[in-house]
Order: sequence, then C-alpha cells, then structure tokens
Amino acid sequence: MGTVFHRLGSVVRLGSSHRVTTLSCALRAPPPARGLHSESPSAAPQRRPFSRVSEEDLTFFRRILQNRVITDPDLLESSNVDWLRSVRGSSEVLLRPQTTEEVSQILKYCSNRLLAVTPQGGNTGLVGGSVPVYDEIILSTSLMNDIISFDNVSGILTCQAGCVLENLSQYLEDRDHMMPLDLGAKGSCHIGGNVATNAGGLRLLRYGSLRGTVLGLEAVLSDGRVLDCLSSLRKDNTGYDLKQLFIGSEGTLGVITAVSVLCPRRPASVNVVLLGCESFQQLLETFQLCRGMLGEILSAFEFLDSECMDLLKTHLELTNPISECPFYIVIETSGSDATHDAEKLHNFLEEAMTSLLVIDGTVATEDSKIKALWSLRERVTEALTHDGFVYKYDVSLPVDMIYQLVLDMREHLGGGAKRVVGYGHVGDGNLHLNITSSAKDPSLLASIEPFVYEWTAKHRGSISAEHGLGLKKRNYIYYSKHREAVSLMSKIKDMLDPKGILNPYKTLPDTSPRSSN
Ligand code: FAD
Ligand code: 2HG
Ligand code: ZN
Repeated sequence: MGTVFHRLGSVVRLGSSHRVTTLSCALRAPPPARGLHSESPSAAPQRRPFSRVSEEDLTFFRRILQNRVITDPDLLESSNVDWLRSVRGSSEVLLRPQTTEEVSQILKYCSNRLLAVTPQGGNTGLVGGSVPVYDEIILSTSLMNDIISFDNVSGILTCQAGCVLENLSQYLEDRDHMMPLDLGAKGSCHIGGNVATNAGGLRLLRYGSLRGTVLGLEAVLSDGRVLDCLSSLRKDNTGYDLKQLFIGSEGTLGVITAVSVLCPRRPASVNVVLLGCESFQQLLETFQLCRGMLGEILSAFEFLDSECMDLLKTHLELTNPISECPFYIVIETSGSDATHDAEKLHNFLEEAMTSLLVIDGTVATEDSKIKALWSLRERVTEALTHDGFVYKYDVSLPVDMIYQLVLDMREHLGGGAKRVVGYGHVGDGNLHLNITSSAKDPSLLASIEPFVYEWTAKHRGSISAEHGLGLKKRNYIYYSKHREAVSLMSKIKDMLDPKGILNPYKTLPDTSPRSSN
C-alpha cells in the first residue's frame, strides 16, 4: 500500500492511499496536427540530387522483400510524419526488412542507384530525424524484432534493432533482469532507435548511458557492407571502439541491425516518492541529501514544475496526490532488500522534512501506484502536445543552473508565450524547456532563438542533451561543438557514407550558403 505523508509540525503523518489515477505506460499519439510545419527556417534544406524511386526499383525491392514493400499512401502517412506532428516527408516507399542480409541488399542497391534512405525505428524521436524530408525511402526496423540470446549469468541481451523497448523490459522481467534504460516512449521506441539517438531517459543516473551499457552492435553501412561489432564482452581494448561511432549517429552513418546490451538484475524492492518543494534551491539541496542518504539505492531523481503539473491536470486529467507546490520531485529507489531500502528511505524523508527542504510528499511501493506516480513525470510531453504549438528544447547544464534558464526565458518572453515550463532529469543536469503558444508564432520563435542557444553556450551547456540534432537542431551544433570537431564529423560521414544517402539533411549542419553557420 502506498502512503501519503504531510508535514505537520515535525510529525510525519502516514495517511491513506493515493488519489492518483493509474494509467498504462503505452505511448499515446498527440492530437491531430494543427498544420504541419518545420519548426524554423533552418529546418528547410534544399533537396539534394538523389534519384527518384522508379518502377524498376520497386520491382527489385519486391523481389527481396515480397509484400513488405509498402506504397499505399494511407499506410505511409504515419511514417512520413514525426511523433510531434511537426515535420512531414513525402516518401512513397516504406521497406520492412526482417534480416540483416535484407538490409544489406537494400543499401547496396540504394547506393548504386543513388537513392536516399531514412532509417526509422518507433518514430518517437523529437528532433525530426526519423522521417524523410523529401522522398527518401523509409527503412523501418519494425519487423526486425527477434531476441537473439540472453545470458542469465552475465545479464547480456543480444537482439535485433527493431525490438520495442517495453517488450524487452517485459522479456527481461520474466528472467529477473531489466533494461538499463527507461523512457516515456518505451511502448513504441525501438532499441535500435534508442542506440541511434543515444537516448538517456529516466534511469541514466543509476545505470549510465548507452555508451557504457551497449557492449556491441551490428550495422549495415551505406554500401551494404555489414560491420559486425556485435561483441558481448565487458572488456575489449583491441583498437578503436567503432560501435561508439554509431551510438548517437541518428541513422547518418549506418543502419543498426542488432545490439548487445548489458542488463542489470531486476531489483527486489522498488519505491517511488513524489515530493513537493518551495524553491528550486531546496530541490537541489534535496538532491544532495538524497545522494548522500540513499546512496547506492537511488535510481532516479526527476523534476517537474507546477506548470507541468497543471498541464497534466488540464489536458490528461491526472491528479496531483500531494498539495500544490512550485516544484515536484520524483525519486525512485531500487535495491535488493526491501527492509533496508525502506529504512534508508524513511530516514531520508524524515531528514528532508525536518530540515524543511520538502513540504509534502507521497510514497508508493505497489506496482500500480508506482506507475501512477511515474505517469506524472513521463506524460508531461504528451500533455504539452494538447496545449498548443510547442517549442521544445533539451539542454544540459551545470545542475545548479538548469532552472535559471526557465526563469530567464520567462522574463525574456514577457507575456509572449502561453506557457514556459521546465522539467527533466536533475540527476543528469538535463532540462527540458518547453514553450507553448496557441498557434505557430514566428515572432515568438525569433524571441526564443538564438536566445536559448546563446544562454546555453554561455553557461557551457549542450544544446542537445539527449534527443540529438536530427533535422531541427543540426544548424545549432556550433553552439556546443568547435568547428574542428564538426569538420572531423563531416569527414567521418564522407568516409562511411560517401554518397550521403543515409538520412540526408540530419545531424550535420547545412553546407549550403543558406546555412546560418
Ligand atoms: P526513431 O524516432 O524512429 O528514430 C530516431 C533517430 O534514430 C532517427 O534519426 C532515425 O533515423 C534513427 N534510427 C532509428 N532506428 C535506427 C537504426 N536501427 N539504425 C540507425 N538509425 C536509426 N529521449 C530520451 O533520450 N530520453 C527520454 O526520456 C525520452 N522520452 C521521450 C518521451 C516521449 C513521450 C517521446 C515521444 C519521446 C521521448 N524521447 C526521449 C525521444 C525518443 O523516444 C528517443 O529518441 C528514442 O530513442 C527514439 O527511438 P525510436 O525507435 O522511436 O527512433
Ligand atoms: C522526457 O524526459 C523526454 O520526458 C521528453 O526526454 C522531453 O518532451 C520533452 O521535452
Ligand atoms: Zn528526457
């Protein structure tokens, strides 16, 4: 049974159970588009001189894939539009290979014919990277969903790239293990897409980034060659670690076809706490206290501001189970001994309340209630899509600076935006700054950008902490990377994809004169 506690003097009152609605983790699509758009002028490159798909090309694809060549415009629609419904391509072909060999044949053919290809996983990416810009062929991994092996002793899972993250979690749960990453899009995103974006998510604080937990991968290069780096060794220092090139490469260097991932044991005891704070400073102090007192059992420390809570209530009818506060924290503990964890958590909560760092809170230990509390954090993105047009930023900063950006942006915009909200992964110094307006508003955009990027660069942050650059952010790369670094990236791209057919217009900045760089 979950408990609600309220601060009454110095007494912690354990109250009755939650009023939080229990919701499924399944990812809901946003409402119908209010006019598809590109977010900024930099998102509109010129079409490069790739070939157009011909009848002969379709005949070739059908010969290798049979009925897994989709040309029906209705079926293509959802793959041409991104999850946010903010960018749209006009691809006329979707290919659904099942094997690495099929991917290899497709890319070899496309390379010879100079046909551009956009790799697509669950299409939950937030930077316009997963959909074509023009008529690129969409290469979907949705039928590449076999688990190849799982070693119960080492915890190493090897699977095809198209496995849905939540299905992998379920598979591992039955084997007393878990995936080292978790995100709100788990019901739809693919592990290949996660690796291609180097997704961070809710548990990075505890289990680290995919750069550490991905032990190996297999990728098909643009000319069809298969690069087998599918090692499942914890240690391997034989030369350069080539798999790292593909982690976070957003489909521009190769198509990831399989991965091996180091998976932790499933914790015997999980607790989730929702706390309320008066100020962001107190939230940071709570984080410090939490790291010290919960130590090795701390598995997530997330936050949302009161505007986010209001969005959840207004658009998704989710109830805040504690009193209204300017800031909310979601803490998760994962450990191997329920009694030990409960004791640690109790001591932490008592200290946090007696030192007046938190003003209210609730604890969940049951599965359904844990899910309900997590919904409050995970579904903010979905709630935002119902609020109007959303301008989305994903920055990392020194942790003590992350909310200052929200405050400064509010002041900078005055009354120009409908809402300016902040939430994110405190433990990773990662802020999700989202700004809504009732309709697309170029003058609002001009006030937000480049202000947001300049602010971030000034504080030595990154303009993309975890979502990548995709189509939308690629021209802002120089705010976070030196020219030398970008130039080396372009050379790597040219070496691995000399014809530039893989996910063109993504990740790297435009080289055309229209580029702002
Ligand atoms: P897609 O969206 O299909 O593709 C993303 C990029 O990867 C594209 O550039 C695509 O070309 C490329 N790609 C996909 N598959 C392959 C492949 N097999 N080989 C090569 N390239 C490939 N992201 C986070 O980091 N943390 C979060 O907490 C988080 N939460 C989210 C919550 C919601 C509600 C939503 C909608 C998104 C969230 N995201 C988050 C963003 C998104 O879910 C992640 O980027 C995710 O990893 C994308 O996986 P996907 O399978 O949907 O990839
Ligand atoms: C999250 O942490 C995701 O919830 C999405 O990374 C963030 O929508 C966003 O801005
Ligand atoms: Zn995030």
